[in-house]
Amino acid sequence: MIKADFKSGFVAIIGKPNTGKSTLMNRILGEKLSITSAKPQTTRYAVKGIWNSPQHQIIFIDTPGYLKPRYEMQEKMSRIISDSFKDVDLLIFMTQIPGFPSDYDSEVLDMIKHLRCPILAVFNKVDLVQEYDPAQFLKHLPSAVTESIFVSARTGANIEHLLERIRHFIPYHDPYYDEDQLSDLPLRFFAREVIREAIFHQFEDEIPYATAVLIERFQETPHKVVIDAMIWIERQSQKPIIIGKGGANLKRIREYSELQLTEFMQIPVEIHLFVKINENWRKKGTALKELGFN
Ligand SMILES: Nc1nc2c(ncn2[C@@H]2O[C@H](COP(=O)(O)OP(=O)(O)OP(=O)(O)O)[C@@H](O)[C@H]2O)c(=O)[nH]1
Ligand SMILES: [Mg+2]
Repeated sequence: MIKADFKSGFVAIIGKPNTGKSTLMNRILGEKLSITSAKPQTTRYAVKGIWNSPQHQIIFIDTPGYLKPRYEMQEKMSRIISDSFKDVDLLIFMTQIPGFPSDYDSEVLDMIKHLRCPILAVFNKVDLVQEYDPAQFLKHLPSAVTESIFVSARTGANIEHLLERIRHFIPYHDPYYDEDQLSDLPLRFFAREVIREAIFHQFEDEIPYATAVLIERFQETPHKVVIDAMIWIERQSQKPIIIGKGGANLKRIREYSELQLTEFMQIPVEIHLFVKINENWRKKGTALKELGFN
């Protein structure tokens, strides 16, 4: 039975890479749904996370923060962002206190100022500053921004208040998804993402950006899940780096991913990793299609 005063709606989180969009969504959901790292451009797909309460169902869309479209992949990522905020009930413009307003912030604000949905500006990483004057930040916001909130996605500071404001802006509507559903994405999506996260944490420079992960087998048995994953790299020279001495790096990626997924799925997970060179996959339409960028 649907209650008459039930609220449900879509909230997209957009903003500069590395400002903490995925960390915020995970914090609100209390689950590590979207991968995060200290490097920009960690998120590549729009990841939906569903927050349920007896009175609400709020669907968050965590989007990739993209840099200049140097590659075809980045163009596709930017399309995901604009698609994500077309039909939302609330837009969260995410930024961080250090460095605000960056050119990137100004560009995003310029892009969204004509939207009709309410816009919440979220200033993240308050934990990094001793004190600040909100007026110095707010004066850079266009009038389209409905409200602003200062938070720390890392420590949880002011997140309850943010959630209260989000609930306020969500319209009265029946739930869109089952209430025990956490995401609209299949488990194999999370398997791929966790392996990507392991790579982001373990390697510097170009490697995280030059790799892609494909799940080739996802087999659920009563007592465990077995996953075969293919890691694409762009060049021969990247192969010894990703594999490591005697396979040490690959082993670390595997162990990290098995641990994370076992916790997430509540069942033992066994992963087999394979490495393949797919030259310049970031520029190839067919390769991107295989990765799910349409
Ligand atoms: N100090 C501090 N660090 C934070 C906070 N929120 C996120 N971070 C860190 O900022 C980095 C980037 O966080 P992500 O959540 O991956 O950022 P993102 O905006 O999703 O980045 P992209 O997916 O690349 O667009 C990570 O190292 C986080 O741990 C915060 O409130 N305080
Ligand atoms: Mg992210």
